[in-house]
Amino acid sequence: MRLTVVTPTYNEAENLPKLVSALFSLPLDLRVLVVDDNSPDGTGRVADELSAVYPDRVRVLHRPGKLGLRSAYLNGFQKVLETDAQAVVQMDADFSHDPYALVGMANLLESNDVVLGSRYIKGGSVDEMWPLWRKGLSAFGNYYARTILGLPLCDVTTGYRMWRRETLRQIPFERIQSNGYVFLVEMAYLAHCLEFMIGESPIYFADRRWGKSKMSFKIQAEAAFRVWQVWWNYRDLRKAGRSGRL
Ligand SMILES: Nc1nc2c(ncn2[C@@H]2O[C@H](COP(=O)(O)OP(=O)(O)OP(=O)(O)O)[C@@H](O)[C@H]2O)c(=O)[nH]1
Ligand SMILES: [Mg+2]
Repeated sequence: MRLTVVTPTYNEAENLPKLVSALFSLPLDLRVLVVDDNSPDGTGRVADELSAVYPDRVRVLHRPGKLGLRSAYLNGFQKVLETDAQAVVQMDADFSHDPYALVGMANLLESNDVVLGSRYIKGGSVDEMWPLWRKGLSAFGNYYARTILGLPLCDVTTGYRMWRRETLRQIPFERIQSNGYVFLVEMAYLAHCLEFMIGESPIYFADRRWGKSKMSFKIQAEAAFRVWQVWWNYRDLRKAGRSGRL
């Protein structure tokens, strides 16, 4: 299967070259699309250099400024759908997502429409160095979103995912409104409403290797409210089921 990894970057100059070489050492047919938002640390330049080294395998989408994860992914997905990629990966560039997990995810995608890299199924875990508050927030955030939306999934906020091309193509991107964590919840919910087969493959979520974490209570509190908006916005698709696919 031909995979393209879409990785949004904002100040990941240290991580990106290491990530790309780790990805290219996997036994997978894989390309990378970097979506950089004019990172002040020069990640965009680093990405261009990688693209010069691997002209067929690394592409860069430069955007003028920090426009957020939602549009970074949606712009990236659109670009990939113009190519012949058969599956599309969503992945952070900061090594929180172990590249090797893609092998298991690709296997599971054989029998699913989308695969979530899950921290909360058997075999999955989060960084043992995380403080208790952060572990608690992540677990609670998941429980909260899952319960309100009735999602039969263990990890609905994971940012590590693999989509079949056909699945992504049938999702109405233009309706997606939320950013950050809720963007991830919203996409999982869309896949669920549209009755796609969603698999979960265990991952270990490490803390970012370089750079500073931005996670906070404020981010989560806002997310908690927005989950209700997602529930309200897709009442039509909940009813429509698979006939709501594009
Ligand atoms: N292009 C783009 N990438 C972004 C933006 N915000 C975050 N990213 C990237 O998206 C990925 C996930 O963001 P992170 O900052 O790691 O978010 P997180 O893992 O929730 O929080 P950390 O604890 O800070 O790692 C990383 O590769 C970031 O560089 C953005 O506005 N635009
Ligand atoms: Mg991170």
